[in-house]
Amino acid sequence: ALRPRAAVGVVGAPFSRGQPRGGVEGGPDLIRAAGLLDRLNQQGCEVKDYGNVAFEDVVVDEPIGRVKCVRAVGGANQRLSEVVQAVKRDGRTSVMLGGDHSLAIGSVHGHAAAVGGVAVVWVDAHADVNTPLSSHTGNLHGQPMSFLLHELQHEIPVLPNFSWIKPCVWAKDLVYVGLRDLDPAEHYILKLLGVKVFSMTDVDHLGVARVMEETCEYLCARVKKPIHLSYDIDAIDPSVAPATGTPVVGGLTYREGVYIAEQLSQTGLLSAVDLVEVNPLRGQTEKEVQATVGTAVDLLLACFGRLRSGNHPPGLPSETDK
Ligand code: 4U7
Ligand code: MN
Ligand code: MN
Ligand code: MN
Repeated sequence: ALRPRAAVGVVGAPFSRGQPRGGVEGGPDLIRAAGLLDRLNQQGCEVKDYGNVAFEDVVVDEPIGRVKCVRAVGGANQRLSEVVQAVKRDGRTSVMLGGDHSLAIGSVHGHAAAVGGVAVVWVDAHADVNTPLSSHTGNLHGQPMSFLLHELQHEIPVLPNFSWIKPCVWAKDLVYVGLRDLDPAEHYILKLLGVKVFSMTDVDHLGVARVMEETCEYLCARVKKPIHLSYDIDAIDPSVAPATGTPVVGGLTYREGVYIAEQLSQTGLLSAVDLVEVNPLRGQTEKEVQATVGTAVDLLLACFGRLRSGNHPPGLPSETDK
């Protein structure tokens, strides 16, 4: 069999207002500067760069209740959703480089709008499923899944610039990997909805291989929906990827993190990927920043077929088609 060249569309989303720490808007250009596009090309992908989404700089944005920057986040995600839809309509796997994790609202929405139903694999230290009413911080990067889940819509208040959002993910089509810092309300929501969760305790107990086997079996057991992988760099242990806004000790090793991406790549169902929360201003040293960005690039390469056992150029039979 001949291995087809994967078509990839890279979208930069230099946006940081889903959380209070500046710097995360530098993620997309830094990940590009680390050679992502060349290296995807070298490993046989056909890559198109859609550039960075242009976000309005300043909107008047008084908090609504506790929730901050509602109008900015709503508006930014509406634009992002349009671009991700364009990438999918061009027949490409979308790669959204953040930016903070509030951008998953537009990325998942755009993906689902273009392809119909999607399954979501959320790799993160956090569940990001607070509702605007349950959130204690008011930061929207801790809330994106609440806007996307059908089952939570009765909990979501009307917010300016959010009325375009259509819920597009069912609780049974969501799997979390790497969780270790949940707010009580988030834990309650995940239990109530029966969402599949592999916490760091599960990774310790089962090992990452079993976790990914069960994740893929769970998602492939029913109708095979295209997979949206939303990868928060803070899922990886801060000793490996320190330059991020909300680091939590006890995370995935580099190898576990890459293995997750490799296994999802092997499903053949990866249809969109987010890589978010890389914040160069949160590294103590240049070395810490480069380690974080390098890890982000390696995770993305693994998503597109890079194997640690080696690859050869496309056009030849590949190790994985048997
Ligand atoms: B990230 C938090 F309270 N749960 O809601 C919140 F602990 O995208 C953290 O995963 C959210 O980095 C972290 O603000 C958001 C907090
Ligand atoms: Mn997150
Ligand atoms: Mn996180
Ligand atoms: Mn974070």
